[in-house]
Amino acid sequence: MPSKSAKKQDTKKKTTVIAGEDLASRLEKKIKDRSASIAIIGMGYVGLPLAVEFGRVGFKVNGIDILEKKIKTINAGKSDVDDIKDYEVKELVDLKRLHCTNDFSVLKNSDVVIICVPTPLNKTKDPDVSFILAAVEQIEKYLHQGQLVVLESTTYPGTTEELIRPKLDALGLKVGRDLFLAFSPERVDPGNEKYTTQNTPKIVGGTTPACLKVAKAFYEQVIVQVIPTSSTKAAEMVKLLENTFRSVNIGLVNEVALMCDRLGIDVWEVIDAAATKPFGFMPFYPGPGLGGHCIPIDPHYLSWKLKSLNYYARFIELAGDINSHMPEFVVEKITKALNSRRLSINGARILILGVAYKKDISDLRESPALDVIRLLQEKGAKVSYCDPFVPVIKMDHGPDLKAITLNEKTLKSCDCAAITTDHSSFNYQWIVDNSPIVVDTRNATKNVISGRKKIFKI
Ligand code: SAJ
Repeated sequence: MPSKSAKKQDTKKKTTVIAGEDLASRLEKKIKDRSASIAIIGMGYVGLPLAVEFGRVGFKVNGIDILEKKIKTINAGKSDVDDIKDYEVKELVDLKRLHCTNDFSVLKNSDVVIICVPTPLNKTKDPDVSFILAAVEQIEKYLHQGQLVVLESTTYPGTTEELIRPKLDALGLKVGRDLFLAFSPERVDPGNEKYTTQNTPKIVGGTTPACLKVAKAFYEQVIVQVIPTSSTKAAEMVKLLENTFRSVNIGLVNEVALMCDRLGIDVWEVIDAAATKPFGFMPFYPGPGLGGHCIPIDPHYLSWKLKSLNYYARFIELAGDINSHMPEFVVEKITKALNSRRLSINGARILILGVAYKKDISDLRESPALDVIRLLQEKGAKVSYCDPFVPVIKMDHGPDLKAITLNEKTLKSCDCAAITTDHSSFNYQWIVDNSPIVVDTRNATKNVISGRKKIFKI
């Protein structure tokens, strides 16, 4: 098919548009010979690893971020993301394949733009897509023909099609012909050394078949397996199913823990025994609540969208309710443990062991340990904490809490030590031997010989 080309003056954007069917193949060629220039908006735990992967295979990557400190760190050849080492950034910066800036005008010369900005919930637990909108507003300023725009931020089904596409179409450039638009969910698991950006299969949905083809070719340059979906909506839903699956199953197992507590059954024994079933079962474990930037947040993007379609996502809401009440259950357990020594929670010296939202990382976002600390303080307890990954906690109310050193003295001088994050570096036998009372919310003491000392487990 001879490539058509026609010039038309776009009154809205004063841009000469060369509509041509070969724009996709031209971009695909630049992708395959690595001459395509990439811009990644949002250089966090998703954006920076992506930049490193593409820089490593020869692409020139401009990282765009609003945080001056982050920009300086990356351009100095250092990483501020746990999973990326300084040397990985330095070698790309030295090769001039990675540069970070807050100047969106680099988009003028970018062939591929990836949006990796946060999608939190606002105070009323509704999706906050303001970061996506802010990024798209900048993209609109520098949009040009032949560009591929990919949204990676987790969001509700329809965001790419209903929120982004109309903005780009309105500029006179036709999505699927003059430029390309796709959605590809991030699957970064912080701290996971086995599954990295490169070897975790990547879902990609295109606005049109041409968009899918180009986006798939793009990710195939660095990711071992790229899985296409029939639409951007399907790709958005895949991510939400993945994380809703976890939040609902964690909610289920937390409710099982509440039931076992009332039945006087050890929930950990029950789960371990059920996990011997070689098919049809997948173990999840109770805990002090649901932390992190994904699992507690993402499912509410789905339930919010469905509410607008007059559907109430009961499982999501129920799991959210159970998970968010687990910190209260932990405080009840601590109260019961103190009572066993005729101690009141008011005035008790409680030592919290581990505050990150999950073990062996430093991330505090949505950490249930913070809720446990707040609830204990509200009841008059004197709370201190130890966490080798978290030197200080900026509390919403009251003074910052600084981590104290974990030693025999700090253990012996508290009334109760509560394990809320089961970091591998803790010595749990030593903790039990030296603490007057231990509350364990993670079954971290499963291999400990406690002798006559009772360990209070959830
Ligand atoms: N949690 C439990 N019980 C469980 C599993 C987790 O209480 O059985 C708690 C954790 O302590 C944490 C929260 O849930 O507070 C979330 O834990 P997570 O293991 O789901 O870890 P995240 O939030 O880092 O989730 C990420 C997700 N990755 C992406 O979204 C790309 C998730 O999809 C991964 O499955 C998860 O890592 C993982 O498997 O580690």
